[in-house]
Amino acid sequence: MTRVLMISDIHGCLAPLKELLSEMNYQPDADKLLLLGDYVDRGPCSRETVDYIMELMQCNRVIALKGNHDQRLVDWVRSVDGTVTDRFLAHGGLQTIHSYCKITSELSTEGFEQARQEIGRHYEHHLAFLDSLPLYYEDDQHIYVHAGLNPNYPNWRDQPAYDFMYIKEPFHRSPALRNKTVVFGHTRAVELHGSPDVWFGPGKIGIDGGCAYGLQLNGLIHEGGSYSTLCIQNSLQEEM
Ligand SMILES: [Mn+2]
Repeated sequence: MTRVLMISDIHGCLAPLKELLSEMNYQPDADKLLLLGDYVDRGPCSRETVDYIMELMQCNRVIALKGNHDQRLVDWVRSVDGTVTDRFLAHGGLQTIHSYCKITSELSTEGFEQARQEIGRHYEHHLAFLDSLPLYYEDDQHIYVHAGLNPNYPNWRDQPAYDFMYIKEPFHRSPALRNKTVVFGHTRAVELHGSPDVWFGPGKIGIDGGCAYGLQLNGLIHEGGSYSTLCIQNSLQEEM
């Protein structure tokens, strides 16, 4: 029986990711691994996390989806004039800059611009990788997506890329799909049911444990028709 392992919102928390995969007894040759996006920002090791995920994906049983933070990093570095800088910095981008550029001094506007160009020069392979990631994946029983599905689209596949990466309440409030359960991240479980543990709603499962906020990295396992969960408590200090 193939196991499907699901993890979301790693946000540069590489040590908890490695620990979780080991706790889950991840077997690359046998398990399917679904990563639901947001590999960068907020946590301490964005660059190393992207490297590690690219490495994991040498195995064709690994599927990594694109999250809004992954897209924003690409957009920021590739933008002509750095217009996305404010939004990037407001959502944990500073930690990403430190991870990629090893800058120790206080960053000025000029510094941010230098960092942007430096990442563009040396990490185009990361940007191309993140940019190439799909917005969803589905199998017989599940739809996997970073943020959710917009209930206003009769066929959810037609919804804009933005909805796949950003949607919140309209999705949480929407009725379950008839035949598939949606597994998603993006909205922290603590906002859905007051606990960082995996949220099992009708036809929806929210797995973002809020790791980069000092909560936990959740792992969801689907095997033989039933679910189990594991989590790693995060202590960011250890990694800094
Ligand atoms: Mn997100």
